[in-house]
Amino acid sequence: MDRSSAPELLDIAVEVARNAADTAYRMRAEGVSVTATKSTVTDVVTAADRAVERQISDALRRLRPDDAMLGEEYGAAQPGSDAPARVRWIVDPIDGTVNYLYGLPHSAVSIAAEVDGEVVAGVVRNIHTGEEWTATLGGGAWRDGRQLRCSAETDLGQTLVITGFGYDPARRAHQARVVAELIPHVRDIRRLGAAAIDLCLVAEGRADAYYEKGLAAWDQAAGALVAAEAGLRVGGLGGRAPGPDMVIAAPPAIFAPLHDRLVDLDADGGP
Ligand code: LIP
Repeated sequence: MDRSSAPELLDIAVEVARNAADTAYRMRAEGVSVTATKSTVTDVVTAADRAVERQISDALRRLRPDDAMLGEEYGAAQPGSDAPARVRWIVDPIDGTVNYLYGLPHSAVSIAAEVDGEVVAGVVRNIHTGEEWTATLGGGAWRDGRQLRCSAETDLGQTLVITGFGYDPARRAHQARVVAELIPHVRDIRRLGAAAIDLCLVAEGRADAYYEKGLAAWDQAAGALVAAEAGLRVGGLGGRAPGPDMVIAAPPAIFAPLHDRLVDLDADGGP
């Protein structure tokens, strides 16, 4: 019997994410420090990022040995068996690592399940607050048992926008120019520092829209499903799928005006 249904995969993702968030919370309380850097000196890794990802991959390997996995810290892992995996888990052990390092309560465990290349289930759990957002494809988006509906905003000028910046100084300069040009045309901008949670906040209308260039699959896979299942249009620029070039999540009436502004501002350009 095929046990790869979205609700079954979500149950596993939630169980694994809760245990992982507990570990991350405990390690934060014990004190964390930078153990390595990645793309730049500000793109940091803590011992918790690695320990939590190992915990998640061990649990998924035990529960679902035939599945593949893609994690931020250890990359792609193929299933134990030779058969091509239908299911792939996309994992960010601690999204918002800089927030986590500084003790800002805005970082999360993010786990998405993809079946035949399509994300069908996802969970984002705030490590500090315990807020938990979940979604299944066609099954809606939920936080702590409440079904989520996004903002119904129709005026870009009244739109509260969340965005983010990469780790490369030249890219940050380009992204800052885009924000400087965009900010007169929206209600205001928020920079919170964890794409997975940011996408879930717009899913429940705690802000109206989100956009960011430079996200990896693990930053956005689960949060983008939560956003889409809450009624947001989620996409890239020029009809492309959401990806490293650009992720936009906005109410249907806001997507096009925000998209067009970002195109005019060359938001997916620069380094
Ligand atoms: C972070 C994203 C955030 C982005 C940061 C970074 P990380 O992911 O969640 O939205 O602005 O540059 O990419 O590095 O904490 O997993």
